[in-house]
Amino acid sequence: MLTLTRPQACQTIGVISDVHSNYIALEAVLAEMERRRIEALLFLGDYITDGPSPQRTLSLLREAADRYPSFFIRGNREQYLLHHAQHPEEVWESGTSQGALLYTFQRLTPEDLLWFQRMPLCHSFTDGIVVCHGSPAHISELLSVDGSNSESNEQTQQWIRQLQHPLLLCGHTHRQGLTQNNGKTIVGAGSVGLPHNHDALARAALLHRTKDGGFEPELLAVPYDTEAMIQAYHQSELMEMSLYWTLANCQFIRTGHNYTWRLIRKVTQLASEEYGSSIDQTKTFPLESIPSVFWEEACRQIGLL
Ligand SMILES: [Mn+2]
Repeated sequence: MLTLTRPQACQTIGVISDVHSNYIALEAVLAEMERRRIEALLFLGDYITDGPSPQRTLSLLREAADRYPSFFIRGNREQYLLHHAQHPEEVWESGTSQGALLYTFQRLTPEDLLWFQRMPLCHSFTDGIVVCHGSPAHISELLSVDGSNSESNEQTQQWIRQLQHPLLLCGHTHRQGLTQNNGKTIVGAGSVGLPHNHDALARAALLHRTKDGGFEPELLAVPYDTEAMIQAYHQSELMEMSLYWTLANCQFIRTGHNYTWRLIRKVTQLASEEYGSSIDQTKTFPLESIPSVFWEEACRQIGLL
């Protein structure tokens, strides 16, 4: 693999985030980037989980890194998988979203985990590009890259003010967009595999070197065969290991609307109505412990069944 050390030596750089095992979208994005004559690649994390055949995605990433100098940041999904490898006593069950994590974990090699382990959480290149998954401080912080997340708008503006470098590249939100202030820019590359941009196009970004030595971002939207990908989901063991989560992700791919969040909100609402307690992913009644009848009913109510 070739490691990118000097982005400033490149005229055009591809930026890829949140593939989530959507290898058909990844192939289309890499082909478009080749056509646009990229010279290097920056990868911002969440390469796998949720979709089928993680090894197909990891092979494409390794092939790309053999062709172009590349830099890989760890995403929260890789983080979950590493944590699971270190804490086998925390059992993942088939059924809900954990089933999709378990499916992926069972298909990884020790070399894959070592690769994830070596990926930094954040990196600042000497020429002023900072790369991270969520934010430079936290792997799962959601920045409001297109202004659509009112909860994190103020925090995002604070990040811009604090930024010591002209350009911050991030993923995780699955939204594509950019925010600029006072000569500094945050670019949300968007998601290749589960883009939340209200259409069926894969999202990524290019950086073009400018005459003054900086980089000008360009947001990419790339068509690909979404139905072939949905068929691959349906033909995989994900349908047995994580049925409701998988149905939500297929609708996410088809529409560009975040059906996994819709499913989580609905199942949480239904279970709270039944048990009268506040249910979330971290507290005493975790999402994963909600019985499957609620997941099934939630899927029905949001139109997935
Ligand atoms: Mn993420």
